[in-house]
Amino acid sequence: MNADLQRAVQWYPGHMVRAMRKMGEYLKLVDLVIEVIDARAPRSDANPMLDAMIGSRARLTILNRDDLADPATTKAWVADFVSRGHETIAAEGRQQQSVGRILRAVKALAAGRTGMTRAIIVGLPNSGKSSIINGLLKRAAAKTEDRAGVTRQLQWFRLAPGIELMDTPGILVPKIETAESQWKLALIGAVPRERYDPEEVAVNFHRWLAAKTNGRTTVPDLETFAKTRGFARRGGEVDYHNAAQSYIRAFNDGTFGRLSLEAPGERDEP
Ligand SMILES: Nc1nc2c(ncn2[C@@H]2O[C@H](COP(=O)(O)OP(=O)(O)OP(=O)(O)O)[C@@H](O)[C@H]2O)c(=O)[nH]1
Ligand SMILES: [Mg+2]
Repeated sequence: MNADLQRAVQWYPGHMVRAMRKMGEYLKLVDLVIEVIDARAPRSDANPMLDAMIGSRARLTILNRDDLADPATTKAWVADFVSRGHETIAAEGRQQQSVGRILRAVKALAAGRTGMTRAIIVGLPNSGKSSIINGLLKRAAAKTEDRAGVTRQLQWFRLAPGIELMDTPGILVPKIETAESQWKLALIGAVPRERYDPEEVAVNFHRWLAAKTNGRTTVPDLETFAKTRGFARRGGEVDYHNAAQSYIRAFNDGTFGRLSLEAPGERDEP
């Protein structure tokens, strides 16, 4: 097992790591890789192993959850990815309009190729892969005929003449190198819930935000949130564990506004 996969085992259950290994086989069957990344943390949410695995295949990067990320930061990220040679689209995976833009980009990439183009969607847990697959299928698809042999358990869907999409997404696991990417990935939902302490995540997030904004953020800290949202128990004790879970949900449903956790060109604290 390589070192990256070994590290991943610490954070992700075995089935996810196995799925990641399987992706190497899937990639052999495709010509185009559509990578889904959470726009709020593109550095932590990207997978460094992917570059090597993709090789010379065509690639399209989707910065998903555009609706929850800071618009100016997402714009900077798109420019950053493009400057590194990645065709990139900011999208909201649940929105048909975004899916339409993704489909147009896939068609444009396929048009530059000869023969059938087969695509796979890959990304970290919870990055929005299924939403985008479902959206693409609703727009375009007809199931293609079963092909025996190599693709036994795989289904392909026809997105357009000459373009097929694998129905199964490829699961990536991140390289979690810093404490900062740990809490960021947990906060955006990319780490299984049983693998982190929600209080620690909420506290670290707010500490980071307060430092970044010189204390001028309007986002409440966990303590204030817990008290104002009724997590105080009788006798004055506060239920921080449940409050923290609710805090993380609030972050992800946009209650705290559009917030990006990473911008291009920065570095994490170790
Ligand atoms: N706000 C917002 N939520 C989204 C967006 N895309 C997907 N979601 C939501 O995020 C959650 C995860 O999306 P999925 O499409 O299931 O993600 P996935 O990558 O298939 O997740 P796994 O299969 O668990 O790896 C769902 O609740 C979606 O409705 C988006 O652009 N914005
Ligand atoms: Mg899924």
